[in-house]
Parts: sequence; structure tokens; C-alpha cells
Amino acid sequence: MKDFGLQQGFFKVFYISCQKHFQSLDTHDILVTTPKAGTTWLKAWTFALLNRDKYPNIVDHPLLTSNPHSLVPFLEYDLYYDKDFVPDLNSLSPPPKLFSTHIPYDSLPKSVKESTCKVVYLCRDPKDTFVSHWHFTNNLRAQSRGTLPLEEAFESFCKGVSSFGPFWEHVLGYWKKSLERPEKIMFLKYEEMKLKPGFYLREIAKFLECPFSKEEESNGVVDDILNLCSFEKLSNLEVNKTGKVSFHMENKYFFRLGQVGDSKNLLTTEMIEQLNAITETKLATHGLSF
Ligand code: PAP
Repeated sequence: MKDFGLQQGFFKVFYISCQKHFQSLDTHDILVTTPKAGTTWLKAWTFALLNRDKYPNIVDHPLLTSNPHSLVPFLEYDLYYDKDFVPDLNSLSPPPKLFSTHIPYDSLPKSVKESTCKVVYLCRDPKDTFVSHWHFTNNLRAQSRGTLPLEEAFESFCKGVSSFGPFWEHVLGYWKKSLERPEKIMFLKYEEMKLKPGFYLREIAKFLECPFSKEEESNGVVDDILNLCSFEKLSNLEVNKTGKVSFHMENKYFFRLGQVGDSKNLLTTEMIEQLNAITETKLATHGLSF
């Protein structure tokens, strides 16, 4: 599929610039996701988590007036988007400590792998990932081009043609490293976060070395963060209904349904079986399933 092929090459330029120039510090935290795995949600959680002393009052929290993507920069889209431009992170006010990326493990900057910075990785059932991505792509397509044919997009996804490399290899790369270095890489699934949000928010807090204190627990801080970052809350904020991350990217495109299993409403039985079979073949022997 021509579009996706072009996209893949296009994004490689960003990897290369980021790989060459981003110097990760031990104090940095990096969120890594496959596209449409729940990046927006994870950004909201971690931003709220790491800044909870700074913004103890939910009523004037930045997440109420800014989209999570405006608060946590993407390495490849927001910082290292031009091969000839190297951003001075120290000149930013304040210098960011929390970053995100979709870059596959093998292409991460060396400093991310070698520093003691923490990596939180999030992925999602490939069927829902694909469907979410298909809807998102259609939102970004010029109307004159019409809807991207589902079958065409599906074939490309199955072949592994997507912006940040094949879905299964992306997941496997981080899964293997998370087993080797659990203190460095935390591996999460969207479905599990939906099922037990309180548990996973606490796990991320422990992993990022900022666990909730007994006092915070009894003051309901965990529930405050979960409510603030919930799909219902974020998607109904004015900033996320009418704002824009950039010229062509409307905030509302990051909030569609926020549910597990929506793929069954769009994909045929054959498509579901095909994706399940690929997942089984590529991931089952590594102890990973969706
Ligand atoms: P990105 O990779 O372009 O940044 P990302 O945020 O990873 O997008 O994915 C968007 C998906 O997360 C959407 O899923 P859907 O298409 O199946 O609905 C979006 O609805 C979902 N999402 C966004 N915010 C939340 C949230 N607060 N809780 C749960 N899901 C969310």
C-alpha cells in the first residue's frame, strides 16, 4: 500500500535524528507505545503522577486545559522532527523530563538504552490497534481521497507495513527487553489497564520511584488521578473537543471510543482469525498473547 510505505520511510528520518542527537539522562522517563495503544491515556496518567505535588488541586490541573500530547512531547514529532535541527532541551522551560515515542526498541537512541532512565511500554490487542489506527488515518485523510479501503489497510498491517515497523516485532522487541531488564522496562497492555486501572497506576508509580504514600492513599489521590484521566473526563473537556495539537491534528481525534474489543464491530470473522493466527505464530512461543 503506497501511502503506508511512504509513511514508513518518512518516519525513519525522525528516528535517525532522534537516535543521533537525543541524550537521555538517568532522570528521564520515556513512554513508548505502538501507535493507537493508548498513548494519550498513558501520557495523562504519568504527567499527573509525576506532577502531583506541583498540582495538588485537580480543579486547576493542566490536564483540564491542555491535551496530554501538549504536556508530554513526542521525541520524533515534537523535538527531533528535522534532521538538521537539534533542539536545546535545557532552553525549554522547564526542561522536559518525561518524553514519549513510538520508536521500536532496536532504533532507540543509545543513551536511552544505556542510561538508567525508565521506560514504560504500552501496547494493545493488534485487532483493536489496527481498527483504532484505521479510523485515525481516515480522520487525517483529505476528504477528496475518500475513506481508506479497510481491506487494503488490513493487508498492509498484516504484512507489517506501518509507520513504526511491524506491530508484532515492535511488541516483541520491548517484551524481551522487559524480561531481561525489568527494572528498566515496564511492559503494559491497554486491556489490563482498563481492567485494573488502580492496580496499574500504583505499579507505574512504584516503577517510576514515586509510590503513593499512605496519606495519599487515604486522601483518595489514586482515584482523583484515575478520574481526571478517564476517557469520559478527558474527551468531554473543551480543549479536547475543539482544540488542536498542530495545524492538521485535532485533539478530538485522540478520543474515539476508548473501549476494549471494538474491532469485532468492524472486522470480518476471517480478518479476526487471520490477525489471531499471526499473533499466535509470532508471539505465543515468547509467552505473550492478547
Ligand atoms: P496515538 O498513538 O496517535 O498517540 P493513542 O492515544 O495511542 O494515539 O490511541 C488512541 C486510542 O486511545 C483511541 O482508541 P479507540 O480508537 O479504540 O477509541 C482512544 O479512544 C483511546 N484513548 C484515548 N484516551 C483514552 C483514555 N483516557 N482512556 C482510555 N482510552 C483512551
